[in-house]
Amino acid sequence: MLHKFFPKVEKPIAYEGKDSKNPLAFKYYNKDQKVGNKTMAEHLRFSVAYWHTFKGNGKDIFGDPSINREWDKASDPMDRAKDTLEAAFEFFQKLGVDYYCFHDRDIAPEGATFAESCKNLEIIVAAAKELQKETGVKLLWGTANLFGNPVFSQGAGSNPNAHIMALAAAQIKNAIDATKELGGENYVFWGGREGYETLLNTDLKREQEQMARFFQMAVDYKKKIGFDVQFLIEPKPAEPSKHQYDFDSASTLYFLKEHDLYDHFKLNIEANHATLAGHTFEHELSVASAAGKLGSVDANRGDYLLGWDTDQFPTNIYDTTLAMMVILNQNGLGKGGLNFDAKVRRSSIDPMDLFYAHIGGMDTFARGLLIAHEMIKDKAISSFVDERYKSFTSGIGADIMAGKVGFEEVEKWVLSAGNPVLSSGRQELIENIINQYIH
Ligand code: XUL
Ligand code: CO
Repeated sequence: MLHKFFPKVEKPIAYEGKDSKNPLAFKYYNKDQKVGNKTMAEHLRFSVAYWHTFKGNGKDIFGDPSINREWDKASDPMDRAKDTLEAAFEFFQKLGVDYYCFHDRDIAPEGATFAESCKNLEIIVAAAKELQKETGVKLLWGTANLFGNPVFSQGAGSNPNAHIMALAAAQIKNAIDATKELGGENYVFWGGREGYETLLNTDLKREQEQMARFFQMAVDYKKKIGFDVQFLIEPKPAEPSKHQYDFDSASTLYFLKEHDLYDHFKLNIEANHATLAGHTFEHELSVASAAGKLGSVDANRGDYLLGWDTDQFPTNIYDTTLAMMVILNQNGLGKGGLNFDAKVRRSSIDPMDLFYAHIGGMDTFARGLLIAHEMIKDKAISSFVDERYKSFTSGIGADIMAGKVGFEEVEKWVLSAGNPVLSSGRQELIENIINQYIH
């Protein structure tokens, strides 16, 4: 096991059970424990986000970096990238996660030219491949950073300048190649700057057609290179753009249908993006899942009092329970996983905080998994849902849904049926039952 950048963690974090007082132990996440027919690790497929965990330096719009990492000290950017890679794999092993995710520019520095950036990426990918082989850690997804470089200030795929759109496409091609080289299971598109700042200078229809072409080129390329990767779009309503085209699950699914791309993409749902869109996490997961399009999850949380993407680690058991209900009810995430797109706070400057943060997030989801599994097994909620729609399983309800009757037949039936009998929605009782399972 690598042992250099996190000297205070001498052995991998172990499961010690809920009564443990050891801050460096899992209280609920027990990797190999079976829950139903899968182990916890198989259900949860945890992943560490390279950008926040290893590149995050506490910088915000009001303040300079507050966090200095040992692996970020070398003067040469490529040496820094190599040290960071070593720190990352040491962390994955010590934490005991099987997956990680990156943007191209997280793992390798941008060069003076596009060609130099590609070369840097290739070198780091080769080193990452070695470390993956050595440790068994795998790539959940790769993506391209098409929002940091000022060249993308007016968008990447939706940029009004064709040269910049082409540059973005070329960068994605290289990021897909990198993902393939590392055996990545998914590739994510998050269009932070694919949107507008003002409609006064924007041809909204054209920009969305450009985005559709951009995605189509990616679909064509993956087919051409024979890469069986799952493409995921990650919706977010805004930030950094005023309005992002992939606003939420519903608008993204509509966009895909409208542009004949529906079969080629699933969604990567992020909790904090859901709340920014004015939805709950559970809502976004449910909309995606109902369409058969819930592919993966960026596990984090926002702050209900702040209107931006705070990307905090998940700590709310109620939220993770409802999330795991959706995930279990669709039989898991398939190739997807739970990626902690979350960062420690600006004041959490100690590398040990990275362990505490991830341990907390993993335990919170493990508890959610255990509770959701019990509730599903007992039909604690689904029995109420089934009962609520029972009138559609036979008689006029079944006839309506089967297309056997239209307005006239229905009118005749209504005239003979008397007044409808109302039944309770039982919301409070269901809420009580959920709390009982949680406690
Ligand atoms: C930004 C965000 C991204 C994506 C990947 O809000 O969530 O980090 O997950 O580009
Ligand atoms: Co994200």
